[in-house]
Amino acid sequence: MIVALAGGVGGARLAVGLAAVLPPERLTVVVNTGDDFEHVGLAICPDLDTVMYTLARLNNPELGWGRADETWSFMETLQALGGETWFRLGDRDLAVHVMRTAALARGERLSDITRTLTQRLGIAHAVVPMSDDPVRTVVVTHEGELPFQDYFVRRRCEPAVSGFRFEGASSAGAPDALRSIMGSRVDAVVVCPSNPFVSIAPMLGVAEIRDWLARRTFPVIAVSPIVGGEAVKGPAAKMMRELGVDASASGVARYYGSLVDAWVIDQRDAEAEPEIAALGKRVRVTDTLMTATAKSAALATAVLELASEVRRA
Ligand code: FO1
Repeated sequence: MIVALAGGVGGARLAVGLAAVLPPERLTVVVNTGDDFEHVGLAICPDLDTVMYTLARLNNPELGWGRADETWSFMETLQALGGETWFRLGDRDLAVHVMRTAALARGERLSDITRTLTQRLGIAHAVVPMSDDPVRTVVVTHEGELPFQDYFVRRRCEPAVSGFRFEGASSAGAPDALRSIMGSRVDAVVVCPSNPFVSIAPMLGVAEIRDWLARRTFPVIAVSPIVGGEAVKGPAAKMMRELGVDASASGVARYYGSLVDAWVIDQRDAEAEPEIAALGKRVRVTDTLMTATAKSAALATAVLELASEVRRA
């Protein structure tokens, strides 16, 4: 079993690559829920939806979130009625939020609703939220604390960050679907090229996941989210600079420390290989830009080969 830890766009793309090379029974994608929030009366789970839509080939490539072929009649009408429109909900996307909100209101678990939605969207591989309990990322900035979507969307990631809190994490448990995997044989965990602070760290905020990785008997392979000193998408490099973490492939490797056993870095960062190797990590240098499914599959293959090398070592 390969378990992938995935956040937004980078996580979704590598999940597609892993799903292309692994049968459903050998891959579970665990997704960040720290971005989730209640908005206009709806339970919104952005990273679950980004992973789900991307695996179903329904994602909107221009926006990097929401669905393709979208229409915006709901938003136009909401605007006309003076409703909140800073967070845009497309008409097709809305159906998922309405179904999820109704199911949660009936007391269903987020992991069960996610399984139903992925099945209805024709996704064969398992997509599991990091917890069925609410965890909310709060961004600590020099202007004070901001709920994640206020920071990310309303403020467009502009305030300088000084830290993050994951509200609810200390009492959040892993979903049963993940607990059963954590209790059985795992071949490797893949840390996808997602934002270390707001996509991966919230998952490590769930004690069962953190402890499972700390006591692991399998390799953890990470793909660097920083290529050439920048994030492929999103505020990761800006956050690193604001937090004093070197915004480079080696800076990320140092930041993750003992959580990761081996790194896949981009060919643009080949000069970082010796530095990361000096940390005691195996390193694979390849093209990590997932601009097409075939490239995501090739990267997934490189990750799995590196995992086998580490297991044999
Ligand atoms: N990101 C934006 O920058 N603007 C939006 O209006 C927006 C709406 C939105 C609706 C549904 C959804 O699933 C995601 C949405 N996102 C939007 C992205 C969202 O902020 C995610 O949390 C980020 O992609 C980070 O993962």
